[in-house]
Amino acid sequence: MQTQPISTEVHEQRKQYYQRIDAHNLTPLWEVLGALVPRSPTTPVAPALWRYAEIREHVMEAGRLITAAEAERRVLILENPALRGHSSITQSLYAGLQLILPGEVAPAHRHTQSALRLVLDGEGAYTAVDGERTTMHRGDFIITPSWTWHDHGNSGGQPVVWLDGLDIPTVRFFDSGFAEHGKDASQIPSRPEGDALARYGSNMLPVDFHQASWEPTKVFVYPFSQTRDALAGIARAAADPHLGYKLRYVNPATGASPMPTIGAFAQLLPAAFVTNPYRSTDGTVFTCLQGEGTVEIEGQLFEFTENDVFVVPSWHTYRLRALGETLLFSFSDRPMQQGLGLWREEKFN
Ligand code: GTQ
Repeated sequence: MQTQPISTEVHEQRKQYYQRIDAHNLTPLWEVLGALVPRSPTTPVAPALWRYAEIREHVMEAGRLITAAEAERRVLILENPALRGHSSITQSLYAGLQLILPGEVAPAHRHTQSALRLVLDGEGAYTAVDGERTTMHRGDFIITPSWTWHDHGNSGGQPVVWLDGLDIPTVRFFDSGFAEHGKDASQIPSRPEGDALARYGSNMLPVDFHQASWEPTKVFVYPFSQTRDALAGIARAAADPHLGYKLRYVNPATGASPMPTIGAFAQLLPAAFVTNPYRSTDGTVFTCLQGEGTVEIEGQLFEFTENDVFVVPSWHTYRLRALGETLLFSFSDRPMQQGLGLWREEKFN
């Protein structure tokens, strides 16, 4: 854009013109073009980190103030500090920490928003998805695709906390949100536990089963034990300088992301490994499942340890440093951006 000096007279004429057209809900493009069509992404999202050790007690206090049934979902939303009031951790994604106490039930509902859970703290809870329960173990990655019935419960003896990731801001953007409550608080299981994983997640599929690439997977739990084994298995070969050892979760029937709106990843960094600087257009939420380290995001340094959550905004260059052997889970809107032909990455040396 070229900016020529203009006389005060022209400036005044334009100002009055803008005021006249304003009454008709008209705005001159040339005043906003640079912001509308930036040369590279200019996100309002800020880099941020939530230290689990600092917020755990606040999460537990919610358990003394409101029941899961009353809250429907007892969650503290992780709001990006630059997007307070928007229930967003990035422009397109939502994250929260959900607490369920022994004996409680978070009642069945379904909605067009897609959700993922990453179990962080405690044992003995379950999530039921479309008639099948799965017991939640730390590090398990569980999904409830769009419009699937889901309820949560805790039949164990410990409070259980997991990270929720949803596409709430995306569905809000499209104004395509629908939701309904189940007629019963808990779904009556119609299939034994482990059925979906055996049927769709064992390198085999039912003989007549076919899916389009946009359909979510029927595998709704990716056990941490499998993820850990896969990462340990590839860690015998050389590491990628930008990623360490990083795999993406997939719908095993199609190779696409488990759900069309959210991509999820697991990443192993050997002790003392430092990634080369990297950026991509998908603002990404990370949580540390094992180990500790630092992330440097455009010059800002954050230290993380187990269960901490941090967010790297779109097109922000970052570099991860592991102290001990470190395992990170992450999620982003990458599959949406790739589907729309928008996704870009850049690797620096
Ligand atoms: O568990 O269904 O964090 O509907 C936000 C909205 C969790 C859920 C959230 C939800 C859920």
